[in-house]
Amino acid sequence: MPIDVTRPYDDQNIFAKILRGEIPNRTVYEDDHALAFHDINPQAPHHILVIPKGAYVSWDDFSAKASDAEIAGFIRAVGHVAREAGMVEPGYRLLANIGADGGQEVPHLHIHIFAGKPLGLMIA
Ligand code: IU
Repeated sequence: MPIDVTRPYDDQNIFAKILRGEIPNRTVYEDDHALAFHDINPQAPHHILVIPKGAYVSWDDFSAKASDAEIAGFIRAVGHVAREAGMVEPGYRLLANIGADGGQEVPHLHIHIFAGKPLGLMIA
């Protein structure tokens, strides 16, 4: 179910549990600001999710409330993951779903990284 991003952060959401180590994940990368792991239901040959460590529902509250260090660290982590995975030359796609119309289902900000085949046009 798409979510209402204006609701307060729910610390029982699945990605909060992953960050606390309560639920296993296939970690690709971790640093002070971000955790990257394989999506459980990949939509491309390579489908990685990158999430900030802070409690942010979506890109909306992250971009408004996170510190400059958190924002810079998170964005650098996304780029690092793609470079380390060898995605730069063939190319890749970043995607963030935000709120109900955006189709966001998990209420903790996540950036999707898709790669591994020509991805074609964005579906709107
Ligand atoms: P969305 O942008 O909120 O729609 O994407 C949520 C993603 O989280 C989606 O691609 C799911 O396959 C993925 N996911 C996951 O990797 N592990 C989980 O336990 C759950 C969802 I729930």
